[in-house]
Amino acid sequence: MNSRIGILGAPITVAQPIDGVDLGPQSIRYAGLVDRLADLNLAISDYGDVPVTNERSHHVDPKTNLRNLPIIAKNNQLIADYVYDVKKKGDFPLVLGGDHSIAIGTIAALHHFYKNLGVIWFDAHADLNSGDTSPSGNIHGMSLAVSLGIGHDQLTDIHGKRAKIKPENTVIIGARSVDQGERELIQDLGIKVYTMHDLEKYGITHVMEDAIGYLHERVDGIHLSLDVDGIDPTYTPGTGTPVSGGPTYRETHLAMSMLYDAQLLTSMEVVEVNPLLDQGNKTAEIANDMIAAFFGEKYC
Ligand code: EXY
Ligand code: MN
Ligand code: MN
Ligand code: MN
Repeated sequence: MNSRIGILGAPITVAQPIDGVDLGPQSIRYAGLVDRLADLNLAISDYGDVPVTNERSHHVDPKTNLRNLPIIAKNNQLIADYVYDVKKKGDFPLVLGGDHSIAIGTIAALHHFYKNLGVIWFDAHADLNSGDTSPSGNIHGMSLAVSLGIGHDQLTDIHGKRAKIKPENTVIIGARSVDQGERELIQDLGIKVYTMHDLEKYGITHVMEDAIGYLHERVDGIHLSLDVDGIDPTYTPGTGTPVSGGPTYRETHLAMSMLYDAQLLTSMEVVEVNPLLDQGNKTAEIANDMIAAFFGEKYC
């Protein structure tokens, strides 16, 4: 794995309705991120935060069924520009959200560097809605669809027209809250989804081996998009859309360690940490544990 890590904060909050997720990057930093990664003999550059703006409206445009589209498009254009620069420098991008809409910008930037970028979407949700299917109009529930080229062109056409990744290079892990329109898209596109049922039935070790083996044959780089609501809310209460019945701390930690051991990952983002909903700074601290495991920290 590349030992030069470039950290960027991406504090978008307006793609979901609850204030505070813009404080995610700072809460993760305050939990000790840079020192922790430096202890792993990694060279860390913290480039600060992308200067996004978060003027919020709670209005859903009736024509598009989207909330705050123009500002989210503008913010993700900026995120894409900044992530592109970090990657171009030769750093391993580590992007800290912000709500999950930031993946639109991150993946748009990364797609320039690979013929077949793989994505592991670790999340309670599939984030495969569009204005046509969304029950909420919240764009953080649409970012994976946008990266696949589905959605409003102001979002899909950032850093290039339509799809940035292919459905067969996309894996979702931890899904347990999937809307009807998302289910249909999963079937139509043949996206590989490991639901909580699969995790229960086969165990996290098997699921991760299967997911890594599946992607290994197809891709030339892998981005991990880690939504902290993917983890069971017992461990990550500081997040806006918690869903019970997720992977435990131990299962998630093992998943991150297995990704490190596979030595195939080329970028990471961690999203949806909201310290205003947290118990102390617990969620950011657990996010740090997972990031450290992903970058090779061992128990002994
Ligand atoms: N599927 C629901 C929606 O589209 O509104 C909930 C989405 C939550 C998205 C979170 C961040 O992963
Ligand atoms: Mn998500
Ligand atoms: Mn989620
Ligand atoms: Mn392109």
